[in-house]
Amino acid sequence: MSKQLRVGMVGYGFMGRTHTNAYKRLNDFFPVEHRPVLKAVCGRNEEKTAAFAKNWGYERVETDWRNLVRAKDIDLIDIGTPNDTHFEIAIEAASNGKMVLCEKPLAMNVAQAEEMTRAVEMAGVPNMVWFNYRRVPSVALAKQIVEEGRIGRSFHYRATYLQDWTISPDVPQGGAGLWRLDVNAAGSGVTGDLLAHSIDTAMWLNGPIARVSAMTKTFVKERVHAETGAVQPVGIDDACMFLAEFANGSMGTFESTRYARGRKNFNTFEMNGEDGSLYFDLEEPEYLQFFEYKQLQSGKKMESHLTGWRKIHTTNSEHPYMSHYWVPGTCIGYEHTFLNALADFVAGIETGKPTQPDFRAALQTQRVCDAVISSAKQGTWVETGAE
Ligand code: SOE
Repeated sequence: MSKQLRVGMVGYGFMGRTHTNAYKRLNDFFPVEHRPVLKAVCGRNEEKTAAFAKNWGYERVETDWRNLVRAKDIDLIDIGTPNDTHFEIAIEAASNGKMVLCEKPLAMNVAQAEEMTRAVEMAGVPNMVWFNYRRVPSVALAKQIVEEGRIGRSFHYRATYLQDWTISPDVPQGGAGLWRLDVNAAGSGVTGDLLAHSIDTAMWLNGPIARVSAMTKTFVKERVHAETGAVQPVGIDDACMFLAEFANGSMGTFESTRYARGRKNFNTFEMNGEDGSLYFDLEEPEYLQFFEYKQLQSGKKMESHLTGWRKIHTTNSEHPYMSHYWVPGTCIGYEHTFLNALADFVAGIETGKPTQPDFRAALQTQRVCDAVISSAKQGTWVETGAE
């Protein structure tokens, strides 16, 4: 018998759509017991929220999230709103005994993230942060390869996350979609929005980042605020680069910008170890590249004339998540990363084995993000405190 998972979605923007799509398709692809029911969606603009509810199939509309988190007919609160709202909603949702799923980054800063983590843990409610790129089959395969010990001692980790949509000084800050440019709503620029993804993946694959040395730039210093019409200083980082030292002694470089003309969502990483290397590029998400420095003859590690990078097409049923989809050689897309995340979360509820990344894991990413911003301000190395 299936159990209902009654969803209260806060927010109807980009992430409202990706998450809702996951709830709708979960049982079509994954054999979990719980069955999401789209109970209510919440947004301040009643007309737009109602249009979203009608389009995606929510039973009702709320305009105050406080009513939603208290509602008796809701099991799970999903926070898909701008970063400055995550804190209050998550704390109230947890204290009302709801499961909490939250968009990344978890919070505006470490202090908030710590309190949010405490709140879900004290309430004992299942929780997860939507770092969806962990759920790309190629990235999940990278994790498997690392865990199988095929990379060996890690030396280097290199990540880039490049976009180009804010180059024009005419792009306003604030309001729907553009809140990412408003420091009061976003907390930071590319550090929280893009590098948080890179940091989450990096620490998942290569362990905690111990210290960082960062540089940020704000190329366009003033923008019109979309809601007030006033020209206001830009407080976010448009670009950020940082050096990292991982707790395992390896070195990392991270680069992110919204000013890389031609790059739309260029999210890559490379990891180099004693026994192998991995390379991933989100613009070719169905491939993982792997170089294996093989143990070939009489226990000796050496290369042969056939050694080289393998480009693995991660669409076989033995690759992560793929047995739930189509036949080998056919691809899945961006939206399935959210579906895979939800399937893991629900499986976690059913097995009692909490799914990662939970709030505590996202708190570690927040620690690195805050350390990056502090380091850029101070011009010094900063310890992250990430575990
Ligand atoms: C920003 O443009 C953005 O939408 C991020 O907020 C998402 O997290 C990222 O995955 C795609 O880009």
